[in-house]
Amino acid sequence: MIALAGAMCASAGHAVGMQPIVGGESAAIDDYPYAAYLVDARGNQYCGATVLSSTQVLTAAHCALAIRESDLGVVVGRERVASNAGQKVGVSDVWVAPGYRDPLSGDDIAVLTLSESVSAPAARLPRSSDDHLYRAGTMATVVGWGRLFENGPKPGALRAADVPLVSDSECADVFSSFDADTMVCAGWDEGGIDACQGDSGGPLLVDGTVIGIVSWGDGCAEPGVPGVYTRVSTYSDDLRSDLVRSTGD
Ligand code: 4AZ
Repeated sequence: MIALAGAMCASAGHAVGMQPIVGGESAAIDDYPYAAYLVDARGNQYCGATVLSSTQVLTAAHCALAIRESDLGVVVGRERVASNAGQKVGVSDVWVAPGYRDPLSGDDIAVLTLSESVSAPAARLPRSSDDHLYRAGTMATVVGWGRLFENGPKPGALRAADVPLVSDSECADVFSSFDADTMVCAGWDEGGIDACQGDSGGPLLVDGTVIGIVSWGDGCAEPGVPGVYTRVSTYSDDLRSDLVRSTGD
């Protein structure tokens, strides 16, 4: 994840290579105890997630639908993927936003119900009225186990990076499919820090509230190209009723 960075070495006016630049930094699971990840049937980490309750995690729809439900695993409380810390549990139900088709069309949000309860604490969800958390320039933190730069290696441990929220109009100028109702963008004009492959589904946090879900982008950490996140507040009511329905709290 995070980290990324591909600084393009400009030569004759075009990019000739990617240099891994440190964009993010190693993070402790104790600092992000609700950070979780998804594994496939072989146990390979392929997306991020966020604990919402003892039996539910939030992720991207494209992560939830990438593999068969019976093959999905959710790992919580584990900073290094090579360790046995925390818990690995199966999935008994998948809720995907009804309008979801593909990440570029929005609604890239899903909730997985776990086959056993986990002890990790839950992250806070925004309320639908929490517009202030989305103000352009607000510093947000993205965490995950994804690649260190585009097509680069995975770090094998949790990382975190700070990225400022980008205004809807600026993001719409970069991406013609940007939809401010269902998406929010974050990134640095100069690039160098971003989410990347494998971070999808993981949280974008402001003050401990999960305001975004890593969804899509164009490469990783390139100058002038922010990352696109699912705008979680749009789904607050759906999520609250879903949580109430399955946990009774
Ligand atoms: C991905 O493939 C991905 N830079 C996630 C985030 C971004 C790009 C790609 C944003 O999961």
